[in-house]
Amino acid sequence: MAQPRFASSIKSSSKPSNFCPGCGHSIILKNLGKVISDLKIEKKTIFSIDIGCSLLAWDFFDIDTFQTHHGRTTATAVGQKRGNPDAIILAYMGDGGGYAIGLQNLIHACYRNENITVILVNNTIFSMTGGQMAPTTMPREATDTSPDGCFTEDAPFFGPEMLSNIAHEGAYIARTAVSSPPQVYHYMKNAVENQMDGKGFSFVEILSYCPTNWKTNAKQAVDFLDKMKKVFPLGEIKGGATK
Ligand SMILES: Cc1ncc(C[n+]2csc(CCOP(=O)(O)OP(=O)(O)O)c2C)c(N)n1
Ligand code: SF4
Repeated sequence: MAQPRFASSIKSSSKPSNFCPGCGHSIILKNLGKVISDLKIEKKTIFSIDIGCSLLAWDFFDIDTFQTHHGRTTATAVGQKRGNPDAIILAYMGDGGGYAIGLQNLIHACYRNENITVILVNNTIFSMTGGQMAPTTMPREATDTSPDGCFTEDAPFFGPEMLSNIAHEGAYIARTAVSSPPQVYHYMKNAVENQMDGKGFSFVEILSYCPTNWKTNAKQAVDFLDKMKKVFPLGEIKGGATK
């Protein structure tokens, strides 16, 4: 079973989460583990993780796991799929890894309709390195490198919307938020099933908490995510219910 090892009620080999208290990664990974178990793909899944806080998931599951240089997860995931066409490839990364240093790989994978699933965690900043501004930083949002607020008055980078413009017919593209775990589960499951059906590229962006670098308490973190949800619309953008 692809059990999250932190879930102490599930397994005697459970161990503590590597993530900060209140981090959204734990919610996402718990649901991803459920998707993998429910689809019974534990034995054929390769979990590919980026540099960034996503790498803290390196021993989260009892499945084959591969970790890359920052931003290179999509490219290596494509290679894994081409070398192992029967494997289910899950690429897991942050918004800095996917939308800054790794954007070219993401665009080409989508444009070529590579049959992989990319799960991108958007917390509007580079978290592991301390909270720097990212392509997803919202207008006037304060970060460690923009303490007086992000200077841009323009919209931040809208990854799913951009990718949907170049995606093939069979692609699945969606955005959800950790405040709705059932929707996180549902969209990730749709994305993986899209790959299992051989339809091509699937992508889910997930708006997520980073209370450590947002410097927020629990209530403020929930308010911060509510603000994000007003900027980044949730829903299935291509495939799924939009079919
Ligand atoms: C090639 C390369 N450039 C820069 C870094 C430094 N670095 C490590 S993690 C990180 C930011 C990660 O941010 P993000 O991808 O958004 O993931 P998060 O930590 O927010 O989950 C950076 C810039 C690196 N490790 N390798
Ligand atoms: S720094 Fe932020 S994203 Fe990273 S583990 Fe802590 S709360 Fe999560």
